[in-house]
Amino acid sequence: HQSDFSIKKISNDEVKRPSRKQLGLTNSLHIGRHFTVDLESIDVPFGGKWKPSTIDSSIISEKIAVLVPYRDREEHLKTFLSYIHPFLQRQGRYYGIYVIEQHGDEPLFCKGLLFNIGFNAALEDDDYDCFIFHDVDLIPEEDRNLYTCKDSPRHLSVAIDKFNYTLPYEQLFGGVTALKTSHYRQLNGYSNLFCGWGGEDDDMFKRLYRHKLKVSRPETDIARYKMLRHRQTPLNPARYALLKTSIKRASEDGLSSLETMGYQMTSTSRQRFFSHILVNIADRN
Ligand code: BGN
Repeated sequence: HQSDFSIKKISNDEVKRPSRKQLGLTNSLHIGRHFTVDLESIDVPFGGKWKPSTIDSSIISEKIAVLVPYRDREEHLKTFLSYIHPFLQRQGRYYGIYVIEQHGDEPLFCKGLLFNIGFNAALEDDDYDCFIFHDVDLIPEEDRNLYTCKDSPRHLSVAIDKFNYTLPYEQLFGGVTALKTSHYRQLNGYSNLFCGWGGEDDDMFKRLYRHKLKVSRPETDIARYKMLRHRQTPLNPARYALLKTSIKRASEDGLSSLETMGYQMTSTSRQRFFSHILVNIADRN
């Protein structure tokens, strides 16, 4: 299943953006005292898709897409990529990394919308069975934390250093999650309406509840993550109000309403360590 992922170019918005260096070709990375990884040593084909060389494609049981919504955090992205590739390769996964980058006039970061766009774009690229929804600032610490989909949706970032390696609340479904393609469709994806920090994951939890899909989690001593430091991003002022209507909106707000959302796919391309989906989101106000 091949696609022309690198060819689509819809608008000229890219000229308005500040020019960026090719990501991650030379840097050595440091997070905390114990971690140092050299991106140059990462062995992955251009475009960030990889499969175990010993495996015949026809017998691969699960294809995994890792979706990473992104804006303006180049250092984090480099660090993330330098860890995630070796991590997934040690686990012997067939995988592709998709970075969905927001630009345009919308001041707030619309994570759910980016996830939905990334989901469709990745499926145009390959027939993925399993999606990992991944914050760029979370680095898995344990190889035993398997990036795979099971019969129930999984919440993988159970124990984050920032929260002293404990789960802040039982309904938390943010950070890193794994859902089968069929489940994500059934849930109508994420809400497109959450822009700014907070709430889109709580809204997703309500969707799971609505479909009686139980969340499963790996053990706390396995599902450990380091969170990269950053300033608090602007909050979503509408999150409390939106969360009151989660169930009511669920069937109309998500994958099914993407076309009405007023965004543009600026480009899709292969970069050195990932496939890149650049999305222009216009200011909603
Ligand atoms: C919650 C956020 C989540 C976030 C977790 C962990 C909201 C909605 C209003 C209650 N939820 O408070 O989105 O993942 O914290 O940081 O802000």
